[in-house]
Amino acid sequence: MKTILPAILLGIASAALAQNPVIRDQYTADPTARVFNNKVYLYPSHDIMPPAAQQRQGWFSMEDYHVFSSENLTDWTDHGVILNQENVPWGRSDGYAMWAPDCVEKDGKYYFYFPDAPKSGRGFAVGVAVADSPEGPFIPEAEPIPGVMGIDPCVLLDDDGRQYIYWAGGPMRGASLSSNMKELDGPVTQMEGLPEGFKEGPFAFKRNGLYYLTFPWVRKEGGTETLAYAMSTSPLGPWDFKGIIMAEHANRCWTNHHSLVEYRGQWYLFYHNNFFSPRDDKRRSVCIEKLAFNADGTIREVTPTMRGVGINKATERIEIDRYSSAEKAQTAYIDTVTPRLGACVTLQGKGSWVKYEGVDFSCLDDAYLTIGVSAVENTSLCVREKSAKGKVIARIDVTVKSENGTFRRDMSGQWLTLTAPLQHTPKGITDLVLTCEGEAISVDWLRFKNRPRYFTEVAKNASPAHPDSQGFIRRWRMMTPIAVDVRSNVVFTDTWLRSKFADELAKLPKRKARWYTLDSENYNVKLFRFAEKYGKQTYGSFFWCETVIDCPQDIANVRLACGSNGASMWWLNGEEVLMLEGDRRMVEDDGMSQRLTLKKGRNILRTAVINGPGLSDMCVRFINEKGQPVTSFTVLNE
Ligand code: FUB
Repeated sequence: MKTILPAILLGIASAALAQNPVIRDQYTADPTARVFNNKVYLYPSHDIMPPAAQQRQGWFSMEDYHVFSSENLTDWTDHGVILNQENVPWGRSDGYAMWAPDCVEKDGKYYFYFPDAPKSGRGFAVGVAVADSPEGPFIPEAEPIPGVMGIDPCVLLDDDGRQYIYWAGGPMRGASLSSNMKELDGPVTQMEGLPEGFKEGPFAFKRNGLYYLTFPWVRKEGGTETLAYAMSTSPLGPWDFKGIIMAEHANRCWTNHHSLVEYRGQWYLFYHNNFFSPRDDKRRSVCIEKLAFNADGTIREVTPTMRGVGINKATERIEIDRYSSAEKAQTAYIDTVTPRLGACVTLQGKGSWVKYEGVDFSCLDDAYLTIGVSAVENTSLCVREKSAKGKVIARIDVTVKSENGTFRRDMSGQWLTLTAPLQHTPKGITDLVLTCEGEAISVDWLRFKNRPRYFTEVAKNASPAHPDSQGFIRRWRMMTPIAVDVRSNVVFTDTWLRSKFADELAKLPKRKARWYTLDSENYNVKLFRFAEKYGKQTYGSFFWCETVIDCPQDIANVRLACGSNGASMWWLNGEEVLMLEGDRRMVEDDGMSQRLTLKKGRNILRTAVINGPGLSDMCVRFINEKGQPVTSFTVLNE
């Protein structure tokens, strides 16, 4: 079930750099963003579906506030509920009227301003709650701010130490706020110079000595809200109307509401739309775009995008339907009944493309591409760097018949996760472009995945290693495996193994095998991957590994506990201590030695592992008399 999204939600803006909407697990609206302690804090309204107890169904419904924070505008932390309607002494506990808030910091205290339905009287009052941290807990004052009846409070801290509060609900008004931040200390002033038409949601700030009053504004009869602004040389006006910051939402989401914030040298516009609730514009979601000023201080109009701001790591799930620009591409909800499943983009045939800006490839090592697609014809697409003609990073072929076992389309055109090797790995931050190379194809997401490394080579001067928290020894000196002619593991009797290992060990001095000192990323040392990494035979191999254990003192009465795939033999300080014979699967502590003593100083542990047609690995640790892993030694790099 697909619904084509309106054009303005499709993100066809070229200069867009977190994907919109930025909060996805709940509805958020009326975003006030503030920078505290070098992080961006987001104080939005929290839209919910009206509970049965709410008189006016289908209307706004808000019972509490959450605060979110982010350092990169991509990853947002929800710090939870900071204020609930039940905790406001003067507010109705069933008002569901906790509309647009603001929060400012003054002298180390955080003042949170919020509208609510008062217990007595009609309409809205505005209250303040105080905290020692931007994340709360916020303690509401006993009474609302006298003289401020309305909605959408906003506070401006001027650089002369004074502060002003603005609010809506009727004409837009403002007043000087006392230094205790909790009451007015000047007359209520109606904002002069603003255009005709419905206005609300004031957000005031000062930049380069000029005051800005920005506000949602309905510019034409029967219209919906734009975001507009006016400028002044004084904090309470009169104002000089300047124009639009953002035009009406294309899908007629009636409200918009915003804030502007400068963070790390860049200005951002926070606003909302109803992407996750397309048929109900009272359930909204916060989005972010970059914003710029002209030399004369006026604001450049902002085009809403789905790409939003922030950089994505190539190893994150990149929702490509949140593209920055496109040619012959169409975005649609994956399922209109469940908008939170998000959208997909259909590339409508050869020549069509989508560009996704700002992907950081520096996290890639040995990577491959995974991509979620749906196609009903044989087709191909390329993931390229920078432009539609850019270098191919990976090519994805969707075929009816699998040629190499990697790609196969589902006959009904369902969603498929395909993988492809990388032909080229970009460096640093760059833009991704998906180009359609055949019939139409829909794409939901893509992600680059680093292949597990399994091993890290240990530098000669590396410090000693420790067993892991479960006592498994992960540092080993390993000889490149020797191919053996074993087609079945049924031969792995103790007699056969002793004889075979004795043979192989006798030949060792003459072999030109290479040795590697490696740290295993896993508790089980994946010998198969070791063989693969160094280009040796992976099945039918004999592995020889040793490690040096350094003990601060004698550790008596321990047992060597091992598992291996397939059979293995173990020696401690030259003495055979354990054999795991037969066609083994690797199981922790599969076999245990007799009681042993690890002597003070160096102890050499050796193992030989042999496997025929299977994935070889082994794990080993020492267990004490209480059955606990022994971790009180180090593993030397020799
Ligand atoms: O969120 C409820 C109201 O919708 C706000 O207070 C207005 O600004 C509008 O966004």
